[in-house]
Amino acid sequence: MTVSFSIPTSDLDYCLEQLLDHKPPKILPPETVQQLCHTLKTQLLGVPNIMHLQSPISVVGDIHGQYHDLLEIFQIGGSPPTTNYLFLGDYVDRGYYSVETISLLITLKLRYPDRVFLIRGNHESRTITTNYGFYSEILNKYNGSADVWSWITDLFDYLPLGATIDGKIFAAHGGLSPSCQQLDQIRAIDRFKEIPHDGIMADLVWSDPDTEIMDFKLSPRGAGYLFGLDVINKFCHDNDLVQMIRAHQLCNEGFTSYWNGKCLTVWSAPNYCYRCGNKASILEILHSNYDSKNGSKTSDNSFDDPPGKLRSSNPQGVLPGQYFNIFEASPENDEDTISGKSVNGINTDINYAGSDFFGSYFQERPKRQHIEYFL
Ligand SMILES: [Mn+2]
Repeated sequence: MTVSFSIPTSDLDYCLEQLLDHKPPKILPPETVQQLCHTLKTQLLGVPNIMHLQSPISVVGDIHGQYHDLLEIFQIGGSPPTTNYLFLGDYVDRGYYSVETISLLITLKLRYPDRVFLIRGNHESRTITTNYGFYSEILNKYNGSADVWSWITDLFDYLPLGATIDGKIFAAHGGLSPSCQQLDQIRAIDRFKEIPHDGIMADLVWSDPDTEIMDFKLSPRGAGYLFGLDVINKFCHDNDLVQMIRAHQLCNEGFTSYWNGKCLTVWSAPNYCYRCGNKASILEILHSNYDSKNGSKTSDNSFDDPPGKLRSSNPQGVLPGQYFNIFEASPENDEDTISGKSVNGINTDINYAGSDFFGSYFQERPKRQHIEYFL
Protein backbone atom coordinates (compact mmCIF):
# COMPACT_ATOMS: atom_id res chain seq x y z
CA MET A 1 0.00 0.00 0.00
CA THR A 2 1.32 3.38 -0.94
CA VAL A 3 0.98 6.53 1.09
CA SER A 4 0.22 9.61 -0.94
CA PHE A 5 2.26 12.71 -0.34
CA SER A 6 0.66 14.83 -2.95
CA ILE A 7 -2.69 15.16 -4.64
CA PRO A 8 -2.98 15.83 -8.38
CA THR A 9 -3.64 19.45 -9.24
CA SER A 10 -6.74 18.48 -11.18
CA ASP A 11 -8.22 16.84 -8.07
CA LEU A 12 -7.51 19.93 -5.98
CA ASP A 13 -9.07 22.13 -8.63
CA TYR A 14 -12.12 19.89 -8.57
CA CYS A 15 -12.40 20.41 -4.79
CA LEU A 16 -12.14 24.18 -5.29
CA GLU A 17 -14.86 23.98 -7.91
CA GLN A 18 -17.17 22.09 -5.55
CA LEU A 19 -16.73 24.76 -2.92
CA LEU A 20 -16.84 27.81 -5.18
CA ASP A 21 -19.36 26.98 -7.87
CA HIS A 22 -22.30 26.01 -5.70
CA LYS A 23 -24.55 28.02 -3.49
CA PRO A 24 -24.63 27.10 -0.70
CA PRO A 25 -21.11 25.65 -1.16
CA LYS A 26 -20.91 21.87 -1.55
CA ILE A 27 -19.12 20.16 1.28
CA LEU A 28 -16.37 17.76 0.25
CA PRO A 29 -16.98 14.01 0.68
CA PRO A 30 -15.52 12.55 3.90
CA GLU A 31 -12.91 10.44 2.07
CA THR A 32 -11.72 13.53 0.26
CA VAL A 33 -11.34 15.50 3.50
CA GLN A 34 -9.46 12.56 4.98
CA GLN A 35 -7.06 12.49 2.06
CA LEU A 36 -6.54 16.26 2.07
CA CYS A 37 -5.80 16.23 5.80
CA HIS A 38 -3.45 13.28 5.52
CA THR A 39 -1.50 14.87 2.71
CA LEU A 40 -1.25 18.26 4.34
CA LYS A 41 -0.09 16.66 7.61
CA THR A 42 2.79 14.96 5.83
CA GLN A 43 3.76 18.29 4.31
CA LEU A 44 3.49 20.25 7.57
CA LEU A 45 5.71 17.75 9.40
CA GLY A 46 8.71 19.42 7.80
CA VAL A 47 7.58 22.99 8.46
CA PRO A 48 9.21 24.76 11.44
CA ASN A 49 7.13 26.15 14.31
CA ILE A 50 7.92 29.65 13.08
CA MET A 51 7.81 29.94 9.31
CA HIS A 52 10.23 32.24 7.56
CA LEU A 53 8.16 34.29 5.10
CA GLN A 54 8.86 37.23 2.81
CA SER A 55 6.89 40.27 1.70
CA PRO A 56 4.85 41.05 -0.29
CA ILE A 57 2.20 39.20 1.64
CA SER A 58 -1.33 39.87 2.87
CA VAL A 59 -2.09 38.95 6.47
CA VAL A 60 -5.57 37.77 7.43
CA GLY A 61 -7.03 37.61 10.94
CA ASP A 62 -9.92 35.62 12.42
CA ILE A 63 -12.49 34.23 9.96
CA HIS A 64 -14.61 32.03 12.25
CA GLY A 65 -16.58 30.11 9.68
CA GLN A 66 -17.74 33.19 7.76
CA TYR A 67 -17.10 31.53 4.43
CA HIS A 68 -18.66 34.17 2.21
CA ASP A 69 -16.64 36.88 3.90
CA LEU A 70 -13.50 34.82 3.23
CA LEU A 71 -14.42 34.84 -0.46
CA GLU A 72 -14.83 38.60 -0.13
CA ILE A 73 -11.20 38.75 1.04
CA PHE A 74 -9.98 37.12 -2.16
CA GLN A 75 -12.25 39.43 -4.12
CA ILE A 76 -10.84 42.63 -2.65
CA GLY A 77 -7.31 41.49 -1.79
CA GLY A 78 -6.54 39.35 -4.83
CA SER A 79 -6.39 35.59 -4.90
CA PRO A 80 -3.57 33.07 -4.76
CA PRO A 81 -1.28 32.46 -6.55
CA THR A 82 -1.12 36.14 -7.54
CA THR A 83 -1.36 37.30 -3.94
CA ASN A 84 0.49 35.65 -1.05
CA TYR A 85 -1.52 35.05 2.11
CA LEU A 86 -0.68 34.44 5.73
CA PHE A 87 -3.73 33.40 7.76
CA LEU A 88 -3.42 33.93 11.50
CA GLY A 89 -5.81 31.24 12.71
CA ASP A 90 -9.35 30.96 14.10
CA TYR A 91 -10.78 29.56 10.90
CA VAL A 92 -13.60 27.67 12.56
CA ASP A 93 -16.40 28.08 15.18
CA ARG A 94 -19.10 30.73 15.57
CA GLY A 95 -20.06 31.17 11.91
CA TYR A 96 -22.29 28.79 9.94
CA TYR A 97 -19.67 27.60 7.47
CA SER A 98 -16.68 26.35 9.44
CA VAL A 99 -16.50 23.15 7.37
CA GLU A 100 -16.50 24.99 4.05
CA THR A 101 -14.03 27.60 5.35
CA ILE A 102 -11.44 25.14 6.58
CA SER A 103 -11.96 22.87 3.56
CA LEU A 104 -11.26 25.78 1.23
CA LEU A 105 -8.16 26.85 3.16
CA ILE A 106 -6.76 23.31 3.31
CA THR A 107 -7.32 22.87 -0.42
CA LEU A 108 -5.75 26.24 -1.21
CA LYS A 109 -2.73 25.40 0.95
CA LEU A 110 -2.23 22.14 -0.97
CA ARG A 111 -2.86 23.77 -4.34
CA TYR A 112 -0.57 26.78 -3.75
CA PRO A 113 1.87 25.62 -1.04
CA ASP A 114 4.30 28.51 -1.57
CA ARG A 115 1.59 31.16 -1.66
CA VAL A 116 -0.74 30.27 1.20
CA PHE A 117 0.35 29.91 4.82
CA LEU A 118 -1.77 28.89 7.78
CA ILE A 119 -0.89 29.18 11.45
CA ARG A 120 -2.81 27.95 14.48
CA GLY A 121 -5.32 29.95 16.50
CA ASN A 122 -6.85 29.12 19.86
CA HIS A 123 -9.92 27.71 18.07
CA GLU A 124 -7.82 25.16 16.18
CA SER A 125 -8.31 22.85 19.12
CA ARG A 126 -10.45 19.83 20.03
CA THR A 127 -11.72 21.35 23.29
CA ILE A 128 -12.70 24.70 21.85
CA THR A 129 -14.30 23.36 18.66
CA THR A 130 -16.39 20.98 20.73
CA ASN A 131 -17.99 23.94 22.50
CA TYR A 132 -18.14 26.70 19.91
CA GLY A 133 -19.81 25.24 16.86
CA PHE A 134 -17.42 23.34 14.59
CA TYR A 135 -18.13 19.92 16.10
CA SER A 136 -21.92 20.22 15.94
CA GLU A 137 -21.74 21.71 12.45
CA ILE A 138 -19.87 18.60 11.29
CA LEU A 139 -22.39 16.27 12.91
CA ASN A 140 -25.16 18.18 11.11
CA LYS A 141 -23.50 18.28 7.71
CA TYR A 142 -21.98 14.77 7.74
CA ASN A 143 -24.99 12.73 8.85
CA GLY A 144 -24.08 12.48 12.49
CA SER A 145 -20.51 11.30 11.94
CA ALA A 146 -17.64 13.04 13.73
CA ASP A 147 -14.96 11.50 11.49
CA VAL A 148 -14.35 14.71 9.57
CA TRP A 149 -14.00 16.61 12.83
CA SER A 150 -11.38 14.08 14.01
CA TRP A 151 -9.35 14.34 10.82
CA ILE A 152 -9.40 18.11 10.75
CA THR A 153 -8.62 18.59 14.42
CA ASP A 154 -5.75 16.09 14.05
CA LEU A 155 -4.48 18.28 11.24
CA PHE A 156 -4.66 21.33 13.53
CA ASP A 157 -1.95 19.75 15.68
CA TYR A 158 0.43 20.12 12.74
CA LEU A 159 -0.13 23.82 12.04
CA PRO A 160 2.86 26.10 12.71
CA LEU A 161 2.59 28.54 15.64
CA GLY A 162 3.86 31.69 14.00
CA ALA A 163 5.85 33.31 11.22
CA THR A 164 8.43 35.97 10.67
CA ILE A 165 8.11 38.29 7.67
CA ASP A 166 11.38 39.50 6.19
CA GLY A 167 12.95 38.49 9.49
CA LYS A 168 11.64 41.74 10.99
CA ILE A 169 8.00 41.13 11.81
CA PHE A 170 6.70 38.43 14.11
CA ALA A 171 3.21 37.10 13.47
CA ALA A 172 1.16 34.82 15.72
CA HIS A 173 -2.51 34.44 16.57
CA GLY A 174 -2.57 35.93 20.06
CA GLY A 175 0.50 37.36 21.69
CA LEU A 176 3.59 37.01 23.83
CA SER A 177 4.34 34.77 26.79
CA PRO A 178 6.11 35.42 30.09
CA SER A 179 7.80 32.03 29.55
CA CYS A 180 9.31 33.08 26.23
CA GLN A 181 12.08 35.61 25.70
CA GLN A 182 13.56 34.21 22.51
CA LEU A 183 12.00 33.06 19.24
CA ASP A 184 14.26 30.03 19.54
CA GLN A 185 12.23 28.90 22.55
CA ILE A 186 9.18 28.74 20.29
CA ARG A 187 11.21 26.94 17.63
CA ALA A 188 12.12 24.28 20.19
CA ILE A 189 8.55 23.41 21.22
CA ASP A 190 7.06 20.05 20.27
CA ARG A 191 3.95 21.57 18.70
CA PHE A 192 2.37 18.39 17.38
CA LYS A 193 -0.27 18.11 20.07
CA GLU A 194 -3.45 19.68 21.43
CA ILE A 195 -2.96 23.24 22.69
CA PRO A 196 -2.02 22.95 26.39
CA HIS A 197 -3.74 25.02 29.10
CA ASP A 198 -0.63 27.02 29.85
CA GLY A 199 2.94 27.56 28.72
CA ILE A 200 4.38 29.19 25.63
CA MET A 201 2.19 27.39 23.13
CA ALA A 202 -1.00 28.39 24.97
CA ASP A 203 0.09 32.00 25.44
CA LEU A 204 0.97 32.42 21.76
CA VAL A 205 -2.63 31.69 20.78
CA TRP A 206 -4.40 33.29 23.77
CA SER A 207 -2.58 36.49 24.85
CA ASP A 208 -3.51 40.12 24.07
CA PRO A 209 -1.69 43.47 24.14
CA ASP A 210 -2.93 46.04 26.68
CA THR A 211 -1.97 49.70 26.54
CA GLU A 212 -2.93 50.27 30.15
CA ILE A 213 -0.52 47.87 31.82
CA MET A 214 3.17 47.19 32.11
CA ASP A 215 4.68 43.69 32.24
CA PHE A 216 2.34 40.67 32.08
CA LYS A 217 -1.03 40.24 33.77
CA LEU A 218 -3.28 37.20 33.76
CA SER A 219 -5.84 37.51 30.98
CA PRO A 220 -9.54 37.86 31.76
CA ARG A 221 -10.08 35.23 29.05
CA GLY A 222 -8.98 32.57 31.51
CA ALA A 223 -5.98 31.60 29.35
CA GLY A 224 -2.91 33.51 28.21
CA TYR A 225 -1.77 36.95 29.42
CA LEU A 226 -2.16 40.64 28.79
CA PHE A 227 1.16 42.29 27.98
CA GLY A 228 2.33 45.90 27.98
CA LEU A 229 4.63 48.08 25.91
CA ASP A 230 7.71 47.22 27.96
CA VAL A 231 7.19 43.53 27.17
CA ILE A 232 6.89 43.97 23.44
CA ASN A 233 9.78 46.44 23.30
CA LYS A 234 12.08 44.01 25.02
CA PHE A 235 10.94 41.06 22.95
CA CYS A 236 11.46 42.97 19.70
CA HIS A 237 14.82 44.30 20.82
CA ASP A 238 16.09 40.91 21.93
CA ASN A 239 14.94 39.18 18.74
CA ASP A 240 15.84 41.87 16.23
CA LEU A 241 12.22 42.55 15.32
CA VAL A 242 10.38 45.79 14.58
CA GLN A 243 6.79 44.72 15.07
CA MET A 244 4.31 42.05 16.09
CA ILE A 245 1.21 41.32 14.01
CA ARG A 246 -1.62 39.29 15.52
CA ALA A 247 -5.37 38.72 15.37
CA HIS A 248 -7.64 37.27 18.09
CA GLN A 249 -9.53 40.44 19.09
CA LEU A 250 -12.63 41.91 17.52
CA CYS A 251 -11.98 45.43 16.20
CA ASN A 252 -14.88 47.64 15.23
CA GLU A 253 -12.87 49.28 12.46
CA GLY A 254 -11.31 45.99 11.34
CA PHE A 255 -7.91 46.69 12.83
CA THR A 256 -6.12 48.26 15.79
CA SER A 257 -2.65 49.79 15.95
CA TYR A 258 -0.97 49.77 19.35
CA TRP A 259 2.03 51.84 20.37
CA ASN A 260 2.57 53.59 17.03
CA GLY A 261 2.44 50.40 15.04
CA LYS A 262 4.64 48.30 17.29
CA CYS A 263 1.76 45.84 17.54
CA LEU A 264 -1.10 45.47 15.05
CA THR A 265 -4.35 43.54 15.35
CA VAL A 266 -5.93 42.28 12.11
CA TRP A 267 -9.57 41.23 12.33
CA SER A 268 -11.08 39.64 9.23
CA ALA A 269 -14.61 38.61 10.24
CA PRO A 270 -16.97 41.49 9.31
CA ASN A 271 -20.28 41.69 11.14
CA TYR A 272 -18.89 39.04 13.47
CA CYS A 273 -21.42 36.38 14.46
CA TYR A 274 -23.80 38.09 12.02
CA ARG A 275 -24.63 40.72 14.58
CA CYS A 276 -21.63 42.81 15.72
CA GLY A 277 -21.80 45.31 12.84
CA ASN A 278 -18.01 45.63 12.76
CA LYS A 279 -15.76 46.17 9.75
CA ALA A 280 -12.95 43.78 8.87
CA SER A 281 -9.53 44.11 7.27
CA ILE A 282 -6.56 42.41 5.77
CA LEU A 283 -3.08 43.83 6.25
CA GLU A 284 -1.14 44.17 3.02
CA ILE A 285 2.61 44.21 3.55
CA LEU A 286 4.33 45.39 0.40
CA HIS A 287 7.83 45.67 1.80
CA SER A 288 9.78 46.20 4.98
CA ASN A 289 12.44 48.61 3.76
CA TYR A 290 12.32 51.14 6.52
CA ASP A 291 15.90 52.36 6.20
CA SER A 292 15.35 54.83 3.40
CA LYS A 293 12.71 56.60 5.46
CA ASN A 294 14.57 57.01 8.70
CA GLY A 295 18.16 56.58 7.59
CA SER A 296 19.15 54.45 10.52
CA LYS A 297 20.24 50.93 9.75
CA THR A 298 21.41 49.92 13.14
CA SER A 299 18.64 51.03 15.43
CA ASP A 300 16.97 48.09 17.12
CA ASN A 301 15.07 50.20 19.57
CA SER A 302 13.38 52.41 17.10
CA PHE A 303 10.21 52.34 19.11
CA ASP A 304 11.71 53.13 22.46
CA ASP A 305 11.47 56.61 23.84
CA PRO A 306 13.25 58.91 23.22
CA PRO A 307 12.31 58.42 19.61
CA GLY A 308 14.55 56.53 17.23
CA LYS A 309 12.05 57.22 14.49
CA LEU A 310 10.72 53.92 13.23
CA ARG A 311 7.22 54.85 14.13
CA SER A 312 4.15 55.10 12.05
CA SER A 313 3.27 58.45 10.62
CA ASN A 314 0.05 57.62 8.79
CA PRO A 315 -3.58 57.58 9.87
CA GLN A 316 -3.77 53.78 10.12
CA GLY A 317 -0.83 53.61 12.51
CA VAL A 318 1.06 51.13 10.34
CA LEU A 319 4.70 51.04 9.28
CA PRO A 320 5.92 52.09 5.81
CA GLY A 321 4.94 49.54 3.17
CA GLN A 322 1.87 48.43 5.11
CA TYR A 323 -1.80 49.09 4.43
CA PHE A 324 -4.99 47.88 6.06
CA ASN A 325 -7.49 47.04 3.34
CA ILE A 326 -10.86 47.48 5.05
CA PHE A 327 -13.97 45.62 3.97
CA GLU A 328 -17.53 45.07 5.05
CA ALA A 329 -19.70 42.00 5.28
CA SER A 330 -20.71 40.11 2.14
CA PRO A 331 -24.38 40.09 1.07
CA GLU A 332 -24.54 36.46 2.22
CA ASN A 333 -23.51 37.51 5.71
CA ASP A 334 -26.56 39.78 5.82
CA GLU A 335 -28.81 36.99 4.63
CA ASP A 336 -27.52 34.86 7.47
CA THR A 337 -28.37 37.65 9.86
CA ILE A 338 -31.96 37.58 8.71
CA SER A 339 -32.37 33.82 8.53
CA GLY A 340 -30.10 32.89 11.42
CA LYS A 341 -31.63 31.65 14.62
CA SER A 342 -28.58 31.49 16.79
CA VAL A 343 -24.88 31.59 16.19
CA ASN A 344 -22.91 28.40 16.62
CA GLY A 345 -21.93 27.91 20.19
CA ILE A 346 -23.03 31.33 21.26
CA ASN A 347 -25.52 30.10 23.81
CA THR A 348 -23.35 27.36 25.23
CA ASP A 349 -20.43 29.63 25.90
CA ILE A 350 -20.20 29.48 29.55
CA ASN A 351 -17.88 26.57 30.11
CA TYR A 352 -14.25 26.51 29.35
CA ALA A 353 -11.81 24.82 31.71
CA GLY A 354 -14.69 24.51 34.14
CA SER A 355 -15.03 28.19 34.89
CA ASP A 356 -17.56 30.81 34.00
CA PHE A 357 -14.99 33.35 32.89
CA PHE A 358 -16.71 34.53 29.73
CA GLY A 359 -19.98 35.51 31.33
CA SER A 360 -18.45 36.83 34.49
CA TYR A 361 -16.02 38.93 32.52
CA PHE A 362 -18.78 41.00 31.00
CA GLN A 363 -20.61 41.34 34.30
CA GLU A 364 -17.59 42.41 36.29
CA ARG A 365 -15.56 44.49 33.93
CA PRO A 366 -16.24 48.21 33.95
CA LYS A 367 -17.29 49.46 30.52
CA ARG A 368 -14.34 51.75 30.00
CA GLN A 369 -12.90 50.20 26.85
CA HIS A 370 -14.14 49.12 23.46
CA ILE A 371 -12.10 45.97 23.68
CA GLU A 372 -14.23 42.87 23.87
CA TYR A 373 -12.50 39.66 24.71
CA PHE A 374 -14.52 37.43 22.45
CA LEU A 375 -13.11 33.97 22.24
MN1 LIG B 1 -8.67 33.79 18.86
